[in-house]
Amino acid sequence: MNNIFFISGFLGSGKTTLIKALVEFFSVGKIKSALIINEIGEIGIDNKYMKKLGYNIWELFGGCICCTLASGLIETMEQLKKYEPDVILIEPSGGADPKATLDTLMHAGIDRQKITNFFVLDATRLEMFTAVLLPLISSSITEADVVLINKAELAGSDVFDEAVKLVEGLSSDMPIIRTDKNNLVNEEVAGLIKNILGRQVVK
Ligand SMILES: Nc1nc2c(ncn2[C@@H]2O[C@H](COP(=O)(O)OP(=O)(O)O)[C@@H](O)[C@H]2O)c(=O)[nH]1
Ligand SMILES: [Mg+2]
Repeated sequence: MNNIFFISGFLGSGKTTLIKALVEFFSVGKIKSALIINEIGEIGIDNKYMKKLGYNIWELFGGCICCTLASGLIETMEQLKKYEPDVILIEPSGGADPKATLDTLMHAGIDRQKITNFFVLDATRLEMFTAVLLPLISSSITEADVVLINKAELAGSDVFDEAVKLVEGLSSDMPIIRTDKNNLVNEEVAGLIKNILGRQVVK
């Protein structure tokens, strides 16, 4: 079965930016990927650009894949089987509950072991997240397999340390990777992907 990279995180945290970087990384390594994007009025991926790179994108509109579009997500996963991608990248909407979406995938018979949940944490908005989104951030981080502390180049080292503390406080042995816009698929991210895919990926 394909590997699923589930890219969770709040609106504006850098999920789409990461997906674009991953797609380019995969294209260099000749790894076939497909994207499922669930946008609710969010800034989308440039379809033409992605198609030029040879990618197919499935977009699910008009609801959230964690609830109203759950069956749409499963149907799309079925359709993707014909295309036989090595990796399926899923970007849920920024408001989606990652746990509910992962449960949907598991109910559809997808092995949790095949899913890697990357939670993208925007280091520049920690205060707001902890003030108003604490329940969602804690359930999101608990469900994650790895947390990328993103926009690190904009956050001072104090804020970055606070982000690490927040993550460790919620999940003590969570792998944490520092990322920034200029180096999203950095050595650590590339190493993780290599481990997951179990073969050499060319950087
Ligand atoms: N400075 C900086 N900006 C970033 C970084 N990652 C994403 N962005 C910007 O943050 C904004 C939201 O990113 P996007 O990928 O659309 O977030 P999404 O809503 O989670 O998909 C865009 O303007 C990105 O260019 C980063 O590491 N550093
Ligand atoms: Mg997005």
